[in-house]
Amino acid sequence: MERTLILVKPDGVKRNLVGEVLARIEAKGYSIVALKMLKADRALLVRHYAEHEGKPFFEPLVEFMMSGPIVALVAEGNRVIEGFRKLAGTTDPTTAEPGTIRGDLARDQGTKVVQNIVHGSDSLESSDREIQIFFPEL
Ligand code: DAT
Ligand code: MG
Repeated sequence: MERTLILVKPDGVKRNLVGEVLARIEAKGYSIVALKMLKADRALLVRHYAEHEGKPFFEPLVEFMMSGPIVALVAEGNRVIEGFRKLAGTTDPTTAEPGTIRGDLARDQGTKVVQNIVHGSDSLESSDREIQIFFPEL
């Protein structure tokens, strides 16, 4: 069965939206098979966001992701990678479709890095890699 790595980012945790995000994942019909709250350190985030190293928003992204606790989870289901990306909506919360997590719950705060509540793996290769980073025990 396909699996994806989902993060509720510090903005989502601070705004008490953990339950809301989990509810949307479960209501869609995906199963949560692993879940934890943690404070990510720089080394873990540099690994997780390796594809963005060198981009202007990389340092603000790492700082933002270290700014408070996050919730990491693995969700499972047929085509869950694509399905959760649809639930999350596009990266920019201003233009993310209403009905999506980012479209309904986030907006542009004018910060150097876009704060958009959730992360979801974007491919099978990414989900394998990212699950390994956050859940090496799996
Ligand atoms: P996504 O999270 O939709 O997969 P991404 O992997 O391209 O998007 O980028 C990771 C995060 O970095 C994203 O959720 C928000 C932030 N980000 C991406 N592009 C950005 C940009 N051009 N300016 C500011 N922040 C950005
Ligand atoms: Mg991404």
